[in-house]
Amino acid sequence: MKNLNNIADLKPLLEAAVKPKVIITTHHKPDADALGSSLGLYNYFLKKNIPAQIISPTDYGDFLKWMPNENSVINFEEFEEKSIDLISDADLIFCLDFNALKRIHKLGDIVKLAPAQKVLIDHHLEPEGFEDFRLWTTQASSTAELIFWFIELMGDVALIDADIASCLYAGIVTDTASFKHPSTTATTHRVAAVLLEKGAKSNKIYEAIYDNYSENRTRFIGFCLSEKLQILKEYNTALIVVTEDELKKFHILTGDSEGLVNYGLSISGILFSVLIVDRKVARKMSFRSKDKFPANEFARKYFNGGGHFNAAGGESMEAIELVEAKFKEALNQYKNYLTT
Ligand SMILES: [Mn+2]
Repeated sequence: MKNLNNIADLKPLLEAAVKPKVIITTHHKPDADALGSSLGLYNYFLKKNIPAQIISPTDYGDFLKWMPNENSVINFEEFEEKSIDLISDADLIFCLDFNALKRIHKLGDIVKLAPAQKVLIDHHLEPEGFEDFRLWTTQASSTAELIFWFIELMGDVALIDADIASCLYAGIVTDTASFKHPSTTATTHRVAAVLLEKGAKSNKIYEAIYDNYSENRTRFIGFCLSEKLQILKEYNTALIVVTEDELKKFHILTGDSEGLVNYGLSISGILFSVLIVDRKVARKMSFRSKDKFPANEFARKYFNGGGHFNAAGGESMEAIELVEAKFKEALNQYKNYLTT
């Protein structure tokens, strides 16, 4: 039987005379929590003289490239062979901010088959359980907050410097939507306070993440809100469907549609906000909800997705018109969550 949250058992391994070779990986298209927790941990391992390497399953947005030592990250899609070699040679693989190996795409099978022991640090519901060591709870605001707990458990808070603190602070700020989501606890604020004391510059981090958009992205958001927003009054739901042509017209890149789904939820009376984007590989969907609407259950049931209770994602391989129609049909099944 697997021991839940047995992460403390890692301590002797990490403090042995012969240091383990560590790989850190995170979910595809890493966001600020995925990359911030990975780089926070990486920068901590640097201080501990533990050899580590971050392998990202894919690329990520430019707004994350300010993070200290970001340039050391390997993109699996770009360096597949090198990544496979590193993974097969590793002693420990840290899997951050995801709960199932399919979330790292092709890397999933490689990690699964690797002889290394796996460590899960995550806050998403229902981890599938591929790991040997686990630090998991949905009570944490972010994986970045869990990395802080991990460093604390290792007795190493004193080692946290401005580099580590900045990466972790970025993850906490974005996953809590600036300390707004209900996952924000007193502990989250205490952790954030320590990170500020250690040298994280809150204003600089906000600026780097939120005031760093391209002109195209800003015009694209304006276009979506003015021309594409549907209000499905009978379901208290906001919907935006973006076609491939529209993505092309505004030169929309990875990460540019990030945050768009939140605008729908900011409308008074709206309980559920959904974004469907016609990406090349699949129709990507984002779900945000207020209160008791289970966004993750909805995503899992109809769109091969999942996530948090109020913030989830999904996808479909069907044509965008079909996805929109299927969504509206599914909505009807959940009508009583949205109308009382
Ligand atoms: Mn997260």
